[in-house]
Amino acid sequence: SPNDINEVKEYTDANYAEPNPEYFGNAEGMNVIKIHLESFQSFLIDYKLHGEEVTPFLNSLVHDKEVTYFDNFFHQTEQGKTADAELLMDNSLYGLPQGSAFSVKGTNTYQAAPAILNQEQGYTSAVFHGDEKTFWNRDEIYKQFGVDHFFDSTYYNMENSVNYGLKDKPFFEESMPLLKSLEEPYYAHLITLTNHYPFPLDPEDATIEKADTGDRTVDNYFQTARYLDEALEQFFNDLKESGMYENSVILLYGDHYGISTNHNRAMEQIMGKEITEYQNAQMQRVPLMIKAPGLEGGVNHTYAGELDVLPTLEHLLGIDSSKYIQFGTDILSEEHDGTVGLRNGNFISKDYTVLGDDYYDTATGEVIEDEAKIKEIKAQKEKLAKELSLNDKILYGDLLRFYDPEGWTPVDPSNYDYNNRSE
Ligand code: GP9
Ligand code: MN
Repeated sequence: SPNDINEVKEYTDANYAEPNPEYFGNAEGMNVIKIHLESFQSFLIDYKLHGEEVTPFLNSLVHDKEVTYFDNFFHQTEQGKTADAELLMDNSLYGLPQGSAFSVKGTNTYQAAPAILNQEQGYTSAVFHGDEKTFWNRDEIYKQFGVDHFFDSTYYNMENSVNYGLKDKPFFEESMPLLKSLEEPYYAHLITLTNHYPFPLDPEDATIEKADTGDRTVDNYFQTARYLDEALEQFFNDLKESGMYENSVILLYGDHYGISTNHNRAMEQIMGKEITEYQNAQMQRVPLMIKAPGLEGGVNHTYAGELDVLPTLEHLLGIDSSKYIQFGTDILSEEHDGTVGLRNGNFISKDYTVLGDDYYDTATGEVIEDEAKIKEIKAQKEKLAKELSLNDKILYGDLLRFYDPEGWTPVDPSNYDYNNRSE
């Protein structure tokens, strides 16, 4: 009911983290380029296979302090996979416990990043993706998000495809002129695809040897990750050459794991340790990298999740996030909440890794037996359960219909139309 929205707003108000004045508004007016690294897990960063770096370009971004790399950043996705990551990052809402909100709640009202950036600061938004526009029901829900342009497969030469769609190298190449054509400032979201299960790659695109665990999925993963790394390097070079690099905030993020627990045996060889329940939870780290003015660069160890990206971005751009309903908190805030809630009610923080009734010390992996700590964990679990139930009230009840942030104009989906390029 409309009253439920008050309960939700009370909760997010209490959870709100004030922006850090050191960073607030640092990126005001800049273009934002958000790059989706398909199925990319953080263990790849600085990992060496056959004595060779798998992702030398991404590694160099971190080591040269070109970006700030959050090495304790976790994905929070469930069955909606890529779609959940998009929902989490653009709305600061969790996905659904089952199925994909993109598919089953695609006509709900949202107050998402594209519309917020547009209404607050006149941004134009665009999504770039070399796959059919109907996948994950994107062509419907993007209208509710207020995405101005959706460059889907019809905008690309799809002959250069492998697996789900266009290969990452031609994808970035062909995206450049489209990106240049956007009115500034823009919020551009580029969704890569080649590093996707089961990670097939044409032999001529492979520049590192496969791993040799004997598990084909795991062995292939390093080749497609390397291919993605090379595609990114080329894209960054193009941005620099065209003068677009300097005036852009760049966000890179991994959407979810690439290697499921079905491959634990092979992953034990890769990691050189047993993949226990605790260890599997630690492997759910995905990279978040941010290039923005005033960010130090290098490695930042703050614990955070995909939910936290939107308020962080808003504050960097100088947008007050407190009037919106968002469950995440600004990662750069002194008051940031470093408890990363997972969709199933588990959570990971600097101190605790809580998996059902099993509680571990995050740093050591040892089982927690201290009564005071157990009490603290139980309280945090309860808070998360409440948060998830409020989140689900929003999605199942389409509650943002009833919420009116100050100065907000509800997004009218009929204002958006994603034509094929040829039309
Ligand atoms: C499809 C792509 C893959 O367009 O985004 O989605 P996933 O299988 O990773 O959810
Ligand atoms: Mn994905």
